[in-house]
Amino acid sequence: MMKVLLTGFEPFGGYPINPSQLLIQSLPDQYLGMTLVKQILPVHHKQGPQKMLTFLKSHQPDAVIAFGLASGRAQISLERVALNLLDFSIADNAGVFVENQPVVPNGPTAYFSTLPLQAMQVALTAEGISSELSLSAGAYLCNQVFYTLMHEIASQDLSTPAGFIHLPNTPEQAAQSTTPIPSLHLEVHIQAAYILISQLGSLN
Ligand code: PCA
Repeated sequence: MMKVLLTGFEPFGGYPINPSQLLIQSLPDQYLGMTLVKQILPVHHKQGPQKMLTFLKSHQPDAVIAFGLASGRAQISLERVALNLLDFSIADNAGVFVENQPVVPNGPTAYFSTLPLQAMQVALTAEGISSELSLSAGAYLCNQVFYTLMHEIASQDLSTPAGFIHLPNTPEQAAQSTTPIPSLHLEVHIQAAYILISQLGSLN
């Protein structure tokens, strides 16, 4: 049975919740004949990427989708590129602020997502969910975990489809914000996740 590793992040940046965590927690253990392994990553410059590596090693997944929150984005963002760059705009949950450093010293500049992003976008659109192909996952924890994931797969010479999806805020988060920000109901995030996962089934 195909095994899919799905990750979300704990809350950060002053928000009490992270839609990527709530999303992961709401998914079942099996879907469309696939085993779903669900894990939460810390927003921590060392433990975030380390945990991703541990989960890859212990679960040996056939595909990986990592999820995170991109505050202020209006659509589900299908990230195309992981950059070898850390340049935090806010501190991580340990209060550490990393500026202008590589994720992996001497690693390649970037990796492309190996998820079927175009097919995923078509499938989301067909279900009435707005998405975009995004050129940058930023230079914070999400990009760090995305790069770490792609670098590990490349280093092991694996062909595991893997990538990163950024999510908008929830309406509850938007309501707490002092500036107006776009949002998407958690139910829609969850529906989007099912659609994204279903696209992995067609890879085998
Ligand atoms: N979003 C942050 C890190 C954790 C998360 O959910 C980011 O976009 O880097």
